[in-house]
Amino acid sequence: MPPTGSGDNAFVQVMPGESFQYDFDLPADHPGGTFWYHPHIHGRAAEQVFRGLVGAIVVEGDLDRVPEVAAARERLFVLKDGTIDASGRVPVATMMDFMNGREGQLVTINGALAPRLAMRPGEVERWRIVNAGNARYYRLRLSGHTMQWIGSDGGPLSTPKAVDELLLPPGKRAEVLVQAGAPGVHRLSSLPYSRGGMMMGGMMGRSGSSATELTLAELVVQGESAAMDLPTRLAGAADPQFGEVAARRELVLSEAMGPGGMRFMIDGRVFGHERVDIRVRLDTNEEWTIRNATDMDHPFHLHTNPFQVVGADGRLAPSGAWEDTVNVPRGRSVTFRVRFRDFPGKAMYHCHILEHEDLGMMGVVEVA
Ligand SMILES: [Cu+2]
Repeated sequence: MPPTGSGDNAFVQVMPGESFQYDFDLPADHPGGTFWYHPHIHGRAAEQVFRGLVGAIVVEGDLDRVPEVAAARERLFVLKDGTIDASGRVPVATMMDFMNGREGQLVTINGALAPRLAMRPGEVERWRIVNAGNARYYRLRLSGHTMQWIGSDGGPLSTPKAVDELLLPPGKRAEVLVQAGAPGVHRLSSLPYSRGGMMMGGMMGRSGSSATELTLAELVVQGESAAMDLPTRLAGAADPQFGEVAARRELVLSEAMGPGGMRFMIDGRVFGHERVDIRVRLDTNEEWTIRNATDMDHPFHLHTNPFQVVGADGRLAPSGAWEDTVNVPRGRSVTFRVRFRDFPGKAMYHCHILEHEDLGMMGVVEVA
């Protein structure tokens, strides 16, 4: 998607009472997958998303034509947490909410609390999952089942990967196939995950995804058995033979207490709307290492071009997944390769904990 004009242009501001029409042609080689949209206005994104201004986008593609995938019933799960007080209002975010990233007290799937789903034994379903929250991490598990991971946020995998759990930081998406097992009631839950953060009174925040296992949905397996198959091959692009890397960069995530409160930074500075932080040549490959020098995890998101994570040895991560959002654990680094294809213009990269983005953890890359 072009980051300019009326495409994925995060510089557009739609002022109160105004309207703006997003109008774009999806490129023919755009991968199919599960995407989403939300406001990006610097300084107010966290509040607007927390209040619910989000939606999912499904892009159909090659994966939809894999016979076993096409045969599966499709469900879309938008994971969204929020808080509503006794009078039905959304409370104003506190300073701690801004420091740690705000987690809501209610955790919903498509707006419902712990809904019940039904499947037949042996039946295969395709679940598209979006973490549309501000800051909550999900460590997804389906009790009694192994999930087949088939798609990441940048498109389908080349082969399904059997996984017992999936970590979805804010902004991230995943697609899985689920084959229902033995009759009974199973739980789709989020396991405890410690993403670090500032301590106050011995507790991180009030709702902390680190605290307890949370039931997101109940899966009731019942009825006559279904004979359905899982695929062995998918539609994901193979390793694209990246070729020469034109530039290697290190981006450092940091935080500091400033005169106006907490500041979250990339390369020692907070976001500047008018500033270009990184200049890249169109149609070149780069390797970026994101180093997290803070005491909490940050999900790093790059607009426009998806990337592939590589290991310390420079080799592609085993899944080969294309991603646009990757968790960078506290005190550690993540390296990825990205090809800046097709689209000149200015795009953003930022922490997808939206409070951190609002407090400055964002930068601008210009491709020319
Ligand atoms: Cu962050």
